[in-house]
Amino acid sequence: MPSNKNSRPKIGLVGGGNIGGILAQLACEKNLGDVAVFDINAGTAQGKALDIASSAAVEGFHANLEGGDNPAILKDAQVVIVTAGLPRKPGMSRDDLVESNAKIVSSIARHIKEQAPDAFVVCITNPLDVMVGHLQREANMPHEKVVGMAGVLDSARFRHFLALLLGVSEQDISAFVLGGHGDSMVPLARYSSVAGIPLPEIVRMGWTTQEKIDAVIERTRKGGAEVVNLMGTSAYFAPAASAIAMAQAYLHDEKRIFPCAAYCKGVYGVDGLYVGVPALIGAGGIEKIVEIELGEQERTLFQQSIDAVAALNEVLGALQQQGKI
Ligand code: TXD
Repeated sequence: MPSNKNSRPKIGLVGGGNIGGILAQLACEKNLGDVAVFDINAGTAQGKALDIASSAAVEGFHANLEGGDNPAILKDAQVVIVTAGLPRKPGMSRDDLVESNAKIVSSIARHIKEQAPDAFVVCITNPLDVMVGHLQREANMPHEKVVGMAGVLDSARFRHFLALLLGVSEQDISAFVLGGHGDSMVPLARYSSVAGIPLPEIVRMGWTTQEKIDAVIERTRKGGAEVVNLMGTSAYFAPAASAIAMAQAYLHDEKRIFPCAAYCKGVYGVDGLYVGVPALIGAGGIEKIVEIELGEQERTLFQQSIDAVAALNEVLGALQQQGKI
């Protein structure tokens, strides 16, 4: 009987729900490696692993997939992507998930530390900016190997809405989003461009108006809630695609610059907090944080976003003090 041992990397997925299932499928179809889906609902994990594995004959990928509720299947994973937690329902804010999801993240952080201590960990669970910091502290893994996925998704939404407005491909739009994953996020028009043409120049040359750009920025801020209100739960296709891009940058040492929830200390005036900033991802994990010059209004908005993340961290701290987490 041939061994399942091979030289492929292993991607561990903690949570095999809406996003987790798409993560597993994308990881396979991009031939990133073998996939292990860990979920407290063993049937969900095993069923999705089997279903995706059955598509190999059609899709032509090569990957071993396994699923289950034993965290040991995460053993020696090079990448771990965490979606374990409750998603939002209509009317809920991301912040409403703090207590429930912090408890879940506490429980899985120890599994990750034990089974895959050298992994690059991408946290998706909301409220993202707080959960990624909680995960890093509970797992006690290096800051550069624990990152949050939100900015890639928010920037992708920004690029899509700009593409609709301007009638151009998302591929020719570069967009920047800073700050927390929430209403306080800071889409930066000044650092965004269309085929290299900065957005302010796009307005000056009359291609569109500032009012329409501002409307796109507002729609980007509310992009998550728009999906929740349409389908009754959080988005999952674009979040999964975004996290896989980050995982691929690590596995293939691509030196990609993504907006990520990265640990900031001594940059952007932040002293020890996870917040959305441009970061370079390669084989070392978060290899560099790119500190851009911010104008006065941009700095004010970014600081408001940092303050919102810090305030939510204080809510988490209070819950821990009360022994609730
Ligand atoms: O950009 C972003 N970061 C956000 C994140 C974008 C969209 C969704 N965002 C958040 O991701 C969302 O608010 C949730 O907190 C997570 C996961 O969303 P998803 O839609 O995938 O949630 P599901 O479908 O409920 O899947 C969660 C799975 C589910 O199968 C549970 O059984 C499992 O997590 N789960 C666990 N697995 C392992 N261990 C524990 N303790 C556990 N608890 C739940």
